[in-house]
Amino acid sequence: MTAKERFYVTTPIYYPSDNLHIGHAYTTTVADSLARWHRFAGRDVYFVTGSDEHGQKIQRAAEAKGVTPKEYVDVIVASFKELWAKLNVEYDDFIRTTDERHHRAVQAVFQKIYAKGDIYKSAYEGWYCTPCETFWLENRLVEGNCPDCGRPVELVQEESYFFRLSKYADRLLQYIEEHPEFIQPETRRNEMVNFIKSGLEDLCVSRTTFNWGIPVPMAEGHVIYVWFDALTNYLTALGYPEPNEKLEKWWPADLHLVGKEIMRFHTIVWPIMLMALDLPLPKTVFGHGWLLFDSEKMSKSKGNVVDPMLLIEEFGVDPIRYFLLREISFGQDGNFSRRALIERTNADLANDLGNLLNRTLSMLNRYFAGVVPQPAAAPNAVDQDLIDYARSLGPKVDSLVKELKINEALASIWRLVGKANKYVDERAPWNLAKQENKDELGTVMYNLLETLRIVALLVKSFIPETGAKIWAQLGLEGIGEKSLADTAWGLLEPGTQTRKGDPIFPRIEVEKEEAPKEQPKQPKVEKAEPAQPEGVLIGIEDFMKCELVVAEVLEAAPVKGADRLLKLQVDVGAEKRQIVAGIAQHYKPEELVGRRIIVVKNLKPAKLRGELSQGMLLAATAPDGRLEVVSVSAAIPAGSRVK
Ligand code: ME8
Repeated sequence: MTAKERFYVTTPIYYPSDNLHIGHAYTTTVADSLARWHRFAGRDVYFVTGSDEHGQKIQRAAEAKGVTPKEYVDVIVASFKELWAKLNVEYDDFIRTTDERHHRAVQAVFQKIYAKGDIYKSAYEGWYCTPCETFWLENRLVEGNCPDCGRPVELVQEESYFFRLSKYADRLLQYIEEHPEFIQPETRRNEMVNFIKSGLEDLCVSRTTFNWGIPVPMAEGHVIYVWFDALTNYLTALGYPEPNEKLEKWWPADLHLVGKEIMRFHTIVWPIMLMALDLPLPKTVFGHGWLLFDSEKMSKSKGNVVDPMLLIEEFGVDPIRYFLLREISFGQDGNFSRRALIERTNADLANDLGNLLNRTLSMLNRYFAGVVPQPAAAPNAVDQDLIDYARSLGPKVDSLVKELKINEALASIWRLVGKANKYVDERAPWNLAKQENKDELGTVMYNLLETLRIVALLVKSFIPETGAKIWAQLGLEGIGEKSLADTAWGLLEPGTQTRKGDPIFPRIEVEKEEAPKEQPKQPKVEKAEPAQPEGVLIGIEDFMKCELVVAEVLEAAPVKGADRLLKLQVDVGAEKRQIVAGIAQHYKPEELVGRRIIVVKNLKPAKLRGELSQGMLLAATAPDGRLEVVSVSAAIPAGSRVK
């Protein structure tokens, strides 16, 4: 038997200087969903998160409250754990950097690198950003402030220990070149390569002007730099430094999931620490984008944070998880707003999924007293289309998750939900019932129920409560033991008694007081209109030559060197296409993702600035030159014909 594939995934260990916000919940929801999915797909999974409790920032926050740092962090760390429980996050270990086991690991790492000669003592004089816990050379400062967060820095003059980053720069560059999967996405890799090429200075790895940290083993009065301490948590979780089975089994980590602002620590400092320890490097460090609020990064210091706990209380946990995973193109920045959250919940969860379950079980109650019928009639072409897509979906979602295309994975599941809703309309069970065509009616109802069973399995890693609720209403038990293999078609047993319940997602009324989305004033742009013979009448057959369909925007990105163009990846109904459109001055890419727009599907493909465009989207021009893309609500599935 071949050994089970394994997957060790980590989140950053967050600072308990304050409560967590929705940005932190984002990273952890993604990590939890990945962990759950890989387990579901039969892999051995280890998922670690934690809290980064040392350093000047925490010491100061505690002093300001008049408590000891430990008293201070204990309260906040308890709230971290409470949030993860509310968010249905199931981690295998939680590393607190104040744990005794972590002290041992960090001191062992320091000692080992020191013994190798890669840590040495010298004097430090430079700048320090306490909120970021980062040292800066004068020439990297921006107008005298921290180049990362823009806040003031402090002058630090101390006797310190230094880590020879510079010695490993070439080796690291070579490693990055030979392992393109190491730093993802690609844009972040390029940034990191440029950073290394611009010259690595040795890193100061100890401090003497405060004491809230792990002592340097060979020098009294020095505490180990908080990032050197924090990064080691990924080894602490495996029982380092003692050689043991856990370390053997799980190192190197498969995925360190982090926000893009801490990529430098994870793809430069951490790999060099591992090189100095003669340990292999993690397989992938993925730096995801930021959750923005009014186009600014959400952060405590800007006072624009959203409390995930309050959102969960108001909307329930799955709408929040779903929104985070689906709305934001993984790797890119994405906007958070209440309105977008409500719209997403109403469209995808209430209208598409909730309604499919509700109407299917209502019909089943009416026609078969709630009992799953035999699919007695052979499938026709419409049935077969649904069955084929449903059958292919499990492996497809698995490859998308493996490629970390999480929002696409969810989009592909919702394509099945859309297809099933369309299938109800096309196969009109009510007509089959009128005709007393029980065999065919049985087949249609079975296909819908079996689709819902597969959907419950496919969504449960992302929105666990929803998967379980659908499962229970289908009258099934033991969803927890099911695996990817159970998404094969035809496993639903005829004769099963279903248990229709309340709608799983009641529609949320949009608050009246909420202002409509602000439309930024757009500069006027000239647009080359194709020649339009005025007043010429066309027949319906001419109009029908133009195949207009609803397309869901899966991804949107600028086109290099063309400031007017955006390239969109769209779903035109079981088919993905790229469309290049001159709308970059009117829409930010993230505003388009998830929208259902109208495209001319049978337009001859063309190349614009080297990018293939397979269709054209419809947009209207306002009197001031502003363009508005034509779109429909999420009730209309991708691929629907517009006429
Ligand atoms: O950096 N959008 O901790 P931290 C998306 N202790 N993700 C966000 C976000 C936002 N607006 N804001 C925060 C630290 N995050 C260190 C880590 S690891 C060895 C040490 C998420 O509390 C994102 O994952 O400042 C980001 O990298 C992390 O929280 C920063 O958390």
